[in-house]
Amino acid sequence: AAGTGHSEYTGDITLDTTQQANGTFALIDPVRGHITKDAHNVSSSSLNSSSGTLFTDADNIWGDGRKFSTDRATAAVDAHANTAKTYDYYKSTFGRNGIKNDGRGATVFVHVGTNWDNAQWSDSCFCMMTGDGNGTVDPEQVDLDTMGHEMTHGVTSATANLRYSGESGGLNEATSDIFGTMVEWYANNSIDKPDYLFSDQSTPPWLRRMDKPSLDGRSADSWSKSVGRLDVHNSSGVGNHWFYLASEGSGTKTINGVTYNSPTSNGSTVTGIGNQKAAAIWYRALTVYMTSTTDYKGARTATLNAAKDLYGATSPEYATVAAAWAAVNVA
Ligand code: ASN
Ligand code: ZN
Ligand code: CA
Repeated sequence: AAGTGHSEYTGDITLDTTQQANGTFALIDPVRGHITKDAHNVSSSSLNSSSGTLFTDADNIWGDGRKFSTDRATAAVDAHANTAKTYDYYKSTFGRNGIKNDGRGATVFVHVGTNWDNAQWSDSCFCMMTGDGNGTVDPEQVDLDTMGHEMTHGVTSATANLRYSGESGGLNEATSDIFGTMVEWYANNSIDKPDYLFSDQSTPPWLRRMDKPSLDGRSADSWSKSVGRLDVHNSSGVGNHWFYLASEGSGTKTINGVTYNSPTSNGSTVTGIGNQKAAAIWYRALTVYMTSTTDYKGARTATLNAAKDLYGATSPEYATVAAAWAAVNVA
């Protein structure tokens, strides 16, 4: 059935729901197989796929469009819609049928924990868990790039399975930031506009950014021998910066009202190939060439191989992949 959702982050939207035998509607997506549940504030470490309760509603009109809403269905509107958008991005861009490419739908929990300012993917429960934010500045963690990031952890674990520590952990996190961002560009929403800022809606003004990751005070802009000792959400900076440079090029640029200024570690000028090509290269690298122990040097080789497969070894795309790696000190 086609429901109406009053979302927190993207205005009024259509929701794919299912009418049950008793006549009420449920947040069961009949197209993609996802279901959305209320965790009733159970903590992330205690949840499993059978926890919580499925959202149901009599008139198929959901939520009140407010952040920090007392209507528990409001966060569910964004979560249900953004899980669908992420599925649609992977399907229409790469022909991928769900997280494991086997058609299996995921469970999405909202209202996990108490003031839990986070979200996460769990392979064991095949679910996404989202918290309500910190109760003051950060609202519910159900915006599109956040949901795309978490679902992408499932895609990564079903493909390259990048080990979640050291440089491979940074690549795992960068992969989630890259595709979380690309889902936003795919959706092209006029309220939550596409950008290279991560979790900008649910962690204002942003949690991470790709043009110059070090602006968060923690992340790496370029590779160094010690980068693998950083937290994986900060060693990801090298991959995120590569992605920005490969997409948009170096220097200053204003896109959808946000000004970016992306440096290069070697003083070079990089010319971008657009984020769709950069993402296609990363996806092929992830699904064909990367393994659980791939490091940044290996990611360079994997993306060059992918660029050669997709565009040829003498293409401008191949040259930009190499130039962007050199610009983040990976040779
Ligand atoms: N939101 C975080 C992430 O996806 C949760 C975590 O640190 N595992 O990386
Ligand atoms: Zn992550
Ligand atoms: Ca964003």
